[in-house]
Amino acid sequence: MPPTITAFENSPDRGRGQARDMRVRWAFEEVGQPYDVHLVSFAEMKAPAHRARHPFGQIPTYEDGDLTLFESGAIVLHIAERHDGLLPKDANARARAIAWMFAALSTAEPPIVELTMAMLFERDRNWYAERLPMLQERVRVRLGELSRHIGGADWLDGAFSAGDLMMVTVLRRLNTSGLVDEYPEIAAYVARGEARPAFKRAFDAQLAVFRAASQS
Ligand code: GTB
Repeated sequence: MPPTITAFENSPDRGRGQARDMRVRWAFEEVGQPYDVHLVSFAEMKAPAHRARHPFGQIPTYEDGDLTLFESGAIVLHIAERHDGLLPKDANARARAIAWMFAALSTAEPPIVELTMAMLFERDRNWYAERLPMLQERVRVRLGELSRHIGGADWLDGAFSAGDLMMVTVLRRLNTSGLVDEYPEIAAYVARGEARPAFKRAFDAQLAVFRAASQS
């Protein structure tokens, strides 16, 4: 039996691959591991059966035999550690790739989520116009730093790794912000990630879920 992950039955991102099951799907595709998907509604996510998988009632989760995991970072790391293709064999390079996963999740993602949540849910608040430039600036600081680090390289640290997978999915969250276009190195980096065949297979799989839901 392949591992089973959970994903939105009807994703609010309308198939743009912004929900966090995308990074888990991409990891499976990179390592060539088949997986099953259990789609959940918003109501199911908050019900006891799902909270037994995920204490915060969210997606994605991962189940394989007697192991149940939540948190996309932990799931991608678990997949990367058990299959070739996402972590270097050299111990130091492997540790650095894992550091980039953490950097994506704990240094890059928070200001990006803060900005995109404000753009989605706070537009009609009277303080939005005042708050927006501050949120954008916090993201620009990170993009500038990342851009200087990447420079002319293809990936964050040598060969493509789980660190790049995580960082690209985090940066894609900025798709509608226009900010990535201000940093050509970052735009090219994200495009390189999206051009990977494994990314495309993962993207198409989650898009198929949205298309099926919108036809039913
Ligand atoms: N830290 C956890 C992880 O990395 O796994 C965060 C998990 C999480 O935020 N899951 C979200 C969720 O289940 C889905 S991905 N939300 C439902 C809830 O909390 O009740 C976040 C997300 C949702 C929608 C969009 N979108 O529409 O663009 C983008 C990202």
